Amino acid sequence: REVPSHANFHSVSFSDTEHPRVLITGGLGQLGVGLAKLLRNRFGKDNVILSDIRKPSDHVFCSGPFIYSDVLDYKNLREIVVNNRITWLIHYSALLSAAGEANVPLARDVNITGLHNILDIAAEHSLRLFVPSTIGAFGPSSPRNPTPDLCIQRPRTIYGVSKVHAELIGEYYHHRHGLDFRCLRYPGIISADSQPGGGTTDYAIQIFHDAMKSGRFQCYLKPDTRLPMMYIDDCLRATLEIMEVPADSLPMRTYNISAMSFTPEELAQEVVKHVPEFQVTYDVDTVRQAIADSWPMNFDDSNARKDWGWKHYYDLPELVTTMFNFYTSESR
Ligand code: AKB
Repeated sequence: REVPSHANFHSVSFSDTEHPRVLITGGLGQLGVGLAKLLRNRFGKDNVILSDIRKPSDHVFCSGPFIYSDVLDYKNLREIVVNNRITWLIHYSALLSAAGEANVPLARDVNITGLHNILDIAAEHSLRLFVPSTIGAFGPSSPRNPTPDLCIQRPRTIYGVSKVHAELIGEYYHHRHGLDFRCLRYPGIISADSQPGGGTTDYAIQIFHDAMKSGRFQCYLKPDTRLPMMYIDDCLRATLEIMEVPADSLPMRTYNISAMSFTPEELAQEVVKHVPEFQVTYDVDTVRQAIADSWPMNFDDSNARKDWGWKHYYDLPELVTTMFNFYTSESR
């Protein structure tokens, strides 16, 4: 498929007074439902469509528009964009780091071929496109403490390779075709009411479930493995904020964002303040440990703070209190 040369990709297809019409792919993963809620509050329920290849729960289905969409099916995607007059596309479909290593062909299809479909459709229809990247887009030869926006990126996972590719091809389409591409590199995202799947940072969510359930947790990373992390509300707000920055005032198209950085041991110390009998044991998974050891320990997000005013609200104690408040209110 060719990107049509007649399209004026520099003009977005909605005016500032109109609400965007948003499509979220991979909408039933860890972030989609929360993002849809945030965007629906801002732009109206019917202007935000969640999509996935899975069947939504009744709760999700009733909370706003949901549609079947397979990012590997170009025609299906194009039909959805056209029929629903989509102007913003948030592309969340992807296999995460550990899941990607377990099924490289599928990760290649979803993370790379799926992205190509999305890029072509976004370019063809002058969409504003958001694709998340990750701390996983860096590798063992990147500076790890801190990791700046621009440095060596030689990741050793298919997930990381696909995300570096997404950053580069998205920026290429921006420079070559004027595609309004925006990308944030997310740290490990911690959420209470939605589950991650197949990530290396997932331990930092499981620890809360297990602390509440049994007071014990077996961690698959070593106690001193330091990784950048963020509470989901900060992540979703950052995503809305970068999408709302006027196109002309974004000096870069891919930004690191960060909030905190901790080790399993430091997280456990904070958990003990809420569950005094809490105990952690360590049984290291060599695959996920090797991934974590190649990732940033601290993320330098000074460009995001300077260029579009990014700031986080949740630090480690605030995050842990919020997570326990959620579980306590749920168990009542
Ligand atoms: C993962 O662990 O794979 C993700 C990520 C940091 O991108 N949560």
